[in-house]
Amino acid sequence: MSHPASAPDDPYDVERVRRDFPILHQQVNGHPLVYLDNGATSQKPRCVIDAISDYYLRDNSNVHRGVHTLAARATEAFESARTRAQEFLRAQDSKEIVFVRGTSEAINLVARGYAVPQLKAGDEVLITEMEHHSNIVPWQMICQETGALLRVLPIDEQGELSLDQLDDLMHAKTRVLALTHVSNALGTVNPLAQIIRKARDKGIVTIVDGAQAAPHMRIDVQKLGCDFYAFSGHKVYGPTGIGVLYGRMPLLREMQPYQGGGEMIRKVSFDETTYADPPYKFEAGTPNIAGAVGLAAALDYVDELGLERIARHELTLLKYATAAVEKVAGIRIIGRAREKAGILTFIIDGVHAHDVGTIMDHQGIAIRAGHHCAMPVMKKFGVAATTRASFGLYNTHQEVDALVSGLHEVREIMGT
Ligand code: 7TS
Repeated sequence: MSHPASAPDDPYDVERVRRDFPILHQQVNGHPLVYLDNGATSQKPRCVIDAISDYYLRDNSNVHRGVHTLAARATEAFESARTRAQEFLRAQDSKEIVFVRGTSEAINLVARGYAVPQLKAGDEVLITEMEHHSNIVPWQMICQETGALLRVLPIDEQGELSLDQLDDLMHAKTRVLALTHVSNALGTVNPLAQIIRKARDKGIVTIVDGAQAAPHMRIDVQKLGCDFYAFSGHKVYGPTGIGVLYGRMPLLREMQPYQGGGEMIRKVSFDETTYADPPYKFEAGTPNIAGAVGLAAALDYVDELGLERIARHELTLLKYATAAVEKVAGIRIIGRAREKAGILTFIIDGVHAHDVGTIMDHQGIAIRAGHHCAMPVMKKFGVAATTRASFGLYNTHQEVDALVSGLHEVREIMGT
């Protein structure tokens, strides 16, 4: 594996970091690419690309089944990726790590496999108003099926959770609390430890959507005290199609699989099947082995660079960008939480977010325009869509400057 640009105690050298990402060094529409859509997916360092191609060039085989050398190597690579994910999340046991396609699949697995067998009509599932659709729709689906009720903790005008309403919404009927660590539409970082402690005291099972947290901050599931935690590989500089569900072992033992097939069984006959132990009973079929290998390389990369240093760099960018963007006339920033990760969302008076996105693209700047799969957040702030710049570990102050001059250009072109 190639090593990231600098050791944890060096000053953060973003230009060296950028050299690890081949895709960044290109022109788009005649301008240097400015990639500010990391909330959707992040770019991959060469060590991740190499790990995947080396796996296919040297070790490819199926896992857990063969006695031959390549099968042993593939199994070893896959299982050490599991251990790598365990270390990344500070989980107690690598068997608490289930490989899935991504955050969406992880939440669906918990909703189907854990919540459905527990829920009765009249029970309640609590989510928040800032959830991504991935942490709304699966709960809605199973509430319809079981007769449970979906309750929603509101957000305030700053884009923070209204914690004063939490006690009223957590009561004897509440079985599950599903909430995001970081909002993809607002950037808000939620005070998870405090919320989870309350839930645990009331015997409520907690699942955290960590899709927007894993790339930006150190996560320790044991300190957080959550029951489940999910994240996607592709947002943390790893490949698409691989993600992680962490679950506390006693709950994984109780949880039912929702896909049957090879790899997940202990014994099969036509009368009866007994399942393998966790995590294997949730991993039917041939898994995304190369994806897991790439994910492990990505976790090595961010850990070697240092998540604390990455967070510091991104927060400097966010502060710089917030100050510059709010000076542009006619812009309103949505999401003013006291604690935010590297996400800046805004609207420009009289200009549709999609027009902003298109004009920016003409200048080589990749940002996202739309509802960000968080329609309830849009509704709360009375807008149909917003523009979002989301920062990653390779973004620079010059790129923020490009974003701001792009916004001036938008206002000129649109005549606002
Ligand atoms: N949860 C949050 C908070 C997210 O931001 C996303 C993806 C997901 C869940 C779903 O992750 P997946 O890997 O299963 O798709 N968010 C975004 C976004 O903000 N723009 O594009 C995808």
